[in-house]
Parts: sequence; structure tokens; C-alpha cells
Amino acid sequence: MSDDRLVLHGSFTSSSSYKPMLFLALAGLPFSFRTVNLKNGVQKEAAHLALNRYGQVPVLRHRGLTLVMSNVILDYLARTTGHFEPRTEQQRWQAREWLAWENDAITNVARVRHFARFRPDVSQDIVSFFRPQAEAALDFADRSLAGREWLVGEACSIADIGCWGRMVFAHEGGLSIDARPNLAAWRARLMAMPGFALPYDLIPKKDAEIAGR
Ligand SMILES: N[C@@H](CCC(=O)N[C@@H](CS)C(=O)NCC(=O)O)C(=O)O
Repeated sequence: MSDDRLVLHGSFTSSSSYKPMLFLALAGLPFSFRTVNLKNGVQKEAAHLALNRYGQVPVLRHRGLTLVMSNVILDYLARTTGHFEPRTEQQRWQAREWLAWENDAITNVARVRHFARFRPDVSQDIVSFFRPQAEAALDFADRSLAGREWLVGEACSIADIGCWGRMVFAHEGGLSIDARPNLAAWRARLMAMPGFALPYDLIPKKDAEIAGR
């Protein structure tokens, strides 16, 4: 396979995998998808740990590079392809600021969903602990979108893809986008973009070659 081909390793249940996957789908870029079965613990096997020392997905391989952490991958994709990169330097930094905030705050949405959906074996007190932080993160994003279409500048950027990508499973944790009008309108704008799909429709359950458009 050519070194120039983007290869994304991920899982269909993973919001972190959805983020770069959505970027590639919206950009219409061709790439190869390699599925990592989280349920079977493939992410902790030696072959995967050699790619991602944290034993997680996603991983992006490109031109001899191996990149991990979904927001680092979004940063790389924006820099190397030019898609979803804001126009001015100030905006480009601001987009990275949103990604850093996302990793601090919207991660709580992913935690609520993770423990509510995948860990019925542990006390659900943990969900009660993270829920207020998840609600606060969604409220902050909702307020930030008041009177504007996108988080940064006048067009969709990696800030929007990163923040939306990690809140996409909010409903699986009993959290509501619908109850937040600015977030709901922003989600509708994202959903109207060519190539948009929700994770279970977008991320293959098997290895796949994606043609792009
Ligand atoms: N900060 C990381 C988080 C990655 C992450 O939590 N990945 C999850 C799926 S969303 C995973 O691989 N979980 C399996 C495990 O930790 O064993 C990123 O943004 O990429």
C-alpha cells in the first residue's frame, strides 16, 4: 500500500474514532479503515500497543508517521490536507484551544455514556459524579454558539468536528442535545454537510477501503 494512503485504526463504538472518521468523510478523502475490536481487547494486544502505547483507538498512519489521540489526528489532518482549517492564524489557534477544552470538558459526556452504556457492572454513582460536569460542558458549548453558526470563524472547522464528534453519543448517557437550541441548530448544520453520517452508519465494523469522492 502506498505510504501516501491514510490508514485509520478505530472502532464503531468509539467517539474518538468518529472524530477523524467524520473529518475524512466530510472532506471526501479516500482512506483505509482498520477495525480494532475493543470488546475483545484487541487494543491491549502487542501489535496494537506498538502503534498506540495507551492501548486505545484511534490511530492514524500516513507517510511513515503514526499519530494517536483524536485531536492530534484532527490537527494533523487539517494541516496536511487544508480541510477544516480556519482562515486566519488567530482562528487556527482558537480551533486548537477548542480541541484542548473539548479534551478537558466534553470528555465528561463520553465518560457518562461509557459507564451508563458499557459498565453496568460498576456502581452507577460514577455516572452521577460525572453527569453535572457533562451537563456543564454541553451548556457551555450551547452558550458559545449563541448568535453564531460555527465555533470558530464563519465555517466548519476541526473545532466543530472535534467537539461534535465527542458529544455524538450524548443520548446514550441520557444527555440531551435537543434541549439546547444552539447546539441542536449547530448539529443540524453539520448533518446537512455532504458526507455527514452518524457513527453507526459511518464507521465500518470490518476493515474497509473508502473511495472518497
Ligand atoms: N484521549 C484519547 C481517548 C481515546 C479513547 O478513550 N479511546 C477509547 C474509545 S473512545 C478506547 O480506545 N477505549 C478502549 C480502552 O481504553 O481499552 C483520544 O482522544 O484519542
